[in-house]
Amino acid sequence: WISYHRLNNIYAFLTYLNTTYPKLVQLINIGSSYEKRPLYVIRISNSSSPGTRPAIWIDGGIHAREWISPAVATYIIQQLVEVPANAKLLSNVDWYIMPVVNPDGYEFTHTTNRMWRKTRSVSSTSSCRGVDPNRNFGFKWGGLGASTNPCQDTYRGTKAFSEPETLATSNFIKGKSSQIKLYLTLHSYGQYALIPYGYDVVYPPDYNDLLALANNAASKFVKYTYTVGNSADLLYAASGGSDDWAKSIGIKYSYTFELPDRGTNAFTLPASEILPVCQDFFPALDVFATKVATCC
Ligand code: 0X9
Ligand code: ZN
Repeated sequence: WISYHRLNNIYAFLTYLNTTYPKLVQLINIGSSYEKRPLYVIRISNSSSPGTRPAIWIDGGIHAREWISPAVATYIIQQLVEVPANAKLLSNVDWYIMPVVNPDGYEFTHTTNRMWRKTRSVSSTSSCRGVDPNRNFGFKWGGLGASTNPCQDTYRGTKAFSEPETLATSNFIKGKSSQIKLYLTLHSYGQYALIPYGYDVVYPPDYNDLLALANNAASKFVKYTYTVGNSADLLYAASGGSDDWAKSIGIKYSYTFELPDRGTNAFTLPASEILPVCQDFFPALDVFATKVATCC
């Protein structure tokens, strides 16, 4: 966590963990990206029958250029698997972590265009490529804040789940939706804990439960302060987001965390900040794990 890693490096790390800790870790290939890269979820569980306990889902790398997001997701994986002092986080909860939802975009930001955001799929009507994965999920798809123009960074795609990445991710989550109690998606930047809904300024009936837990989690942050509140209130209305979709299928606690910074370096956060951001973030997971162990 002293530099940003290429996809093959991240995938080699996941494979290493799977081989080294077979009792704790299961690497699950949930499908392929548009350019045929594998999509990996890692399950971390010390249960004798994994899949029967409450679970937390964490994903990163939905947006290609937000490099701090896969970095934090892989740090969380490393801490949960390899640090004995964190074993209490595994005692009542299973973890599903997908560090790079959009591997094609992530690679493209390393090889060609550092500011790429979207997937890399080809359009049948335009020479512009890519769909915004966070406008492509199937709840309120095609509403506010989502472009119909394939050349825009917020292009929604031709239909909900048009992208193999969002389709595979959502299908996997749906299959585990009775187990998963908390959906956490890591983005950057801004230092926000965002609560649904984001498609418009609409609060779910249990908004206050989500707010209380987010405030409790955010109280663990020392070095970076995060602003907690409704997504459309704090940022803007944007439909087709993964957080809204997760909430809509019955996952009670659903959050988007916008990691540091607040705009000084924006998407190009210096590598020297990776470890401080990861270390500041990790303690919040204890708050989440404690809650979901008994919540719902
Ligand atoms: O616009 C987004 O997709 C997210 N911000 S980012 O700068 N990382 O692109 C915010 C998404 C918030 N959630 C919803 N609008 N549903
Ligand atoms: Zn993002």
